Amino acid sequence: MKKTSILFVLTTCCLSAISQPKNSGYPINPVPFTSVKVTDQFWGQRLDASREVTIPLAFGKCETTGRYENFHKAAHPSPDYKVVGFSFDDTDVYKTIEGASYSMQTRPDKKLARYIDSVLTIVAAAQEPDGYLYTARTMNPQHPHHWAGHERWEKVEENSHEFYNLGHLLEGAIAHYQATGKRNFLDIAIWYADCVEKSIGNKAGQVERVPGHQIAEMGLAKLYTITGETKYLDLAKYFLDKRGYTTIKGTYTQSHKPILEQDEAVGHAVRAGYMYSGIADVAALTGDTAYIHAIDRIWDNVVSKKLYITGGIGARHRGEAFGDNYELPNLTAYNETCAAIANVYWNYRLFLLHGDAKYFDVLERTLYNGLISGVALDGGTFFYPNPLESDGKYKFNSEGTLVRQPWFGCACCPSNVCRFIPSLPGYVYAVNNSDVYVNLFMGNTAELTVNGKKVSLTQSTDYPWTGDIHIKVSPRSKQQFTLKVRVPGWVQGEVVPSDLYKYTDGKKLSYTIKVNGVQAESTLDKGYFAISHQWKKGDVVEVHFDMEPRVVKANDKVDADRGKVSIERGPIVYCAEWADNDFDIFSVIMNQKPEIRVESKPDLLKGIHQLKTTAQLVAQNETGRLQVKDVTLSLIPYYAWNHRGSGKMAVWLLQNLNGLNR
Ligand code: FUB
Ligand code: ZN
Repeated sequence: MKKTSILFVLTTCCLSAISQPKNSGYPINPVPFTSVKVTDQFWGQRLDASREVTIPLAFGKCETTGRYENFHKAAHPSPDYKVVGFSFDDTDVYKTIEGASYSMQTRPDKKLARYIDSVLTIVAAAQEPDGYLYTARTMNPQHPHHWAGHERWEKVEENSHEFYNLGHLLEGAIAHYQATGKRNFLDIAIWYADCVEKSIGNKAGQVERVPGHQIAEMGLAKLYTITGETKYLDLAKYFLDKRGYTTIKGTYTQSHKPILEQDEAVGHAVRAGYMYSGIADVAALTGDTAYIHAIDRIWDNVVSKKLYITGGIGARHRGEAFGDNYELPNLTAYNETCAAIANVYWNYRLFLLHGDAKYFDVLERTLYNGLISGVALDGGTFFYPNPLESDGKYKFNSEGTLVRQPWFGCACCPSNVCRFIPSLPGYVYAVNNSDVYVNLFMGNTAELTVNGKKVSLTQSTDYPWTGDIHIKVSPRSKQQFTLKVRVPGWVQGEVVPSDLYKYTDGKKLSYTIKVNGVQAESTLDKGYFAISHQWKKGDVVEVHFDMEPRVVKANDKVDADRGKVSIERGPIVYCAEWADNDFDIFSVIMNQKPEIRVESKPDLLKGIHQLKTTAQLVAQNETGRLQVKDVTLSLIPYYAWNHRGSGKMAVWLLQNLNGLNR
């Protein structure tokens, strides 16, 4: 709106000062993305692709698909505008700026920073005089988006996404503020947050509403930590407390009952994952243990009954939703890329609450498999669903998502990838007083603050291809603290922290950890090998995890996987794909005790370790009689499938004929 820009200038002067930032409230402190520089080969390739391809692509799509145009139109509303697209298209702009902000932290880019400023000018101009920011209504208030309703917030518990837009706006703006120190995006977000905060609640003149699609809870909690303003935390808590008590009711939106009574993951998986993450944030900041118990119960349900071996969640295409317990189909698995991202957010927060490595085991499994499968190695195309099997034909929707695509009409996944990948440095370490957690293994240099003193860490490793990790520890001056190295579940013989999957090959892997060449001893505490030491500059920790191909079987209650096995090595889940096997991979029967070789292939799929094993191929001859012959089956990391055209792929491979009856 035209008047808005003048008002914007005036109003920003009165906006919240950032004088009293709070910590995250979690007992364990995150080490922010701003403190860790990734120097890793595996992740370096992904980060380069994100910076060089994904982010420019997403900005380009925001331009060519009319996302910016929407903000322009909202700045100059007209009854002639037809509101098209999705009611949450604005969020793609916010999410792309968020990703670019993380990325610029590692690689400053003045041109990109100027471009973002110009986009923010357009965004600011679309904001209404009271801060309301929702182009799907503002551009034509008489005929807003058909999901929006005639009044503000009228359909926010259905599909207007007015609060979802707020959530992504806050997430993006806070990342931008943290990365650049500039307030131009943050002020826009605060202004819209204030507008929502004034409008929603049980006071006179307010309306009682909760988000139809969660994420504002996370954004508001984060805004509280940045500004110290309690009203944002109160609003986040209100959204959670009220859920199940307003007009919206149903499993799809996790509003079928009050949150404190929930114990099973149901409904739309992205909404659910964001809600559980928001609950963790609010619980951490308010000390509400009842909320923590609720998400602990739901986590147990997911990890023991609803988690794919790839870490994906949300089995059903219909409703983009969790299935029933043990409903984990492979060919039709939905596993939205956004849901994998939400699963990472949630598990990260549970780690920060409980300090248990099992959450990072789930996080790592999701990260290396069901999440990065959602973006091509070159960063230029995306999957929306991430099935565990493909017949080369099955399509999820009219857009034919079987082949990664450069964008979607509903572009939530590409823009989510855009913001997630560059944020990865923030997941590597965490600190709690004198405990330093090493959670992910990747080459990086980091500057941490431990008990008020600076400590540098340098990791070098070929993980996920080898289990050797070299960590240089350099405090400014001698300092006593405990380095807690996560010993992944896969080294300890645990596929996931439940009986949903188990290793069946009888192998026992081990690990060693040395400090300055001397083997260290420790019993594991919540999955961490704790090294208490008087550290001095240049101390070296050498971690070795045995890494071997492993054979995994699913719980018999999972119909889809009965009689089948899947193969993994370290954190990587493998699959068989047509391109590496000149026979029908669906007609292969794995040996009862497969011997699996590891071959390094630096030129294949940006450098992978391929697995090879002998298996039996069952075929019919001309007269229809079964014939069996030995073949060499090649396996590649699941994340790398579908880079050489569309065809058959399977994560779960037949080992026993009872699998044919599924
Ligand atoms: O509703 C916004 C996003 O669109 C959801 O998170 C995705 O699942 C897709 O439905
Ligand atoms: Zn998505």
